[in-house]
Amino acid sequence: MSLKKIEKKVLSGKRLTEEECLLLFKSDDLFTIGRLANHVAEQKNGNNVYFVNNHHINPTNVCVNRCTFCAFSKSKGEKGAYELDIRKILNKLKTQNSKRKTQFSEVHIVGGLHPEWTFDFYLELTRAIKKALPSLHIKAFTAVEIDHFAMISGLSLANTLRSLKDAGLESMPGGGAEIFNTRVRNKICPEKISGRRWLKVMETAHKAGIRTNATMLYGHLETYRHRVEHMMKLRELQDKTNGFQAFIPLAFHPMNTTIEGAEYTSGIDDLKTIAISRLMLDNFDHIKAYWVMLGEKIAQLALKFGADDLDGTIIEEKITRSAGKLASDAMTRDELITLIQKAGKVPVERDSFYNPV
Ligand code: V47
Ligand code: SF4
Repeated sequence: MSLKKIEKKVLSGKRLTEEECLLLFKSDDLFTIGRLANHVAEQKNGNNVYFVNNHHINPTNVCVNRCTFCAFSKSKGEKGAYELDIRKILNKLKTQNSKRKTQFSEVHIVGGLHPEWTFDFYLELTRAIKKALPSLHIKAFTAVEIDHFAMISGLSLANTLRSLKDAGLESMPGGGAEIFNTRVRNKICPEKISGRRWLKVMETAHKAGIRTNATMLYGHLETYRHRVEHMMKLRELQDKTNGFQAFIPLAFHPMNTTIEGAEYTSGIDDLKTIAISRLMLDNFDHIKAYWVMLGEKIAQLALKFGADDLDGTIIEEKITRSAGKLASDAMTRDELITLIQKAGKVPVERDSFYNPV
């Protein structure tokens, strides 16, 4: 098997195998991999690169899971633990909206698994946002949170999701996937739901008509083979449901985490992972270069290596920041546009379903 054979397959639109994906990870020919990924990205999305005018809210950092890679979470009562109530969250959203030249179109809400909060709190929060800002798209709660809500409410996954949808939830982010491999998962997030359960929650969401994203946390204890297995499982589920919108490789940040010997990922690894995901996940429409984790410059380069989405304006990102974020806190619409144009691509402001706005 050679890169030449893989090139032929990619150019003729054939699906890559697990072994071919592994060979790509082991290859040093980053430029060939990037060129092929860019070719696929252009076939799917032309020269367009999408971004969204959005705002992140993390209602609490109190979390019962305490994953070893997570520098954001705290235990209840620990110094630095915080809890936002509905009024504070609404105030944040309204203040941000009034400060901006153009109003943001999406709120992205994820947080810790609080040991005392009830499912009703999350339903009320969702309803309150929808009532106060009806045109705002609510993209909220990872599969891990959804599983937690089902547990504390005693509802089935389907009914938990249906209740949230009725309250105003419109789509879900892709967090909590980490790495599906059980051995690695038990080391980096022993208390978290299994990879199999994460996939089950997403399958149920897709069946309920809720579109979601998918992520993969890389650069910690996993091997290339684990990354390949992870992508294969996502590709299989996408074949079944077609409910995923974007895949987002998340570059591990090591500061304040308890993963021993952990380092920042290299720019080479970041670009390779973006490009290979574009080549492997032939049934995903979008690959997101999440600039908050990649840094602005690697995210810009990623646009030549298969990525077609940068995410958005963000504001107040806390998860990466706690773990030693190198990127800046927020990017304005104008900065995102310039970054994309300087990569020779066409900036397209999108809504949460990738319709141009
Ligand atoms: O699930 C936690 C990751 C995720 C660290 O769907 C870390 O559009 C790196 O999923 N280093 C939450 N990563 C963020 C997330 C996300 C972000 C942007 C867009 C979307 C989307 C989803 O952050 C967690 C975990 O995988 N994370 N700690 C860390 N030290
Ligand atoms: Fe909790 Fe999520 Fe952090 Fe894990 S990654 S400790 S589940 S907030």
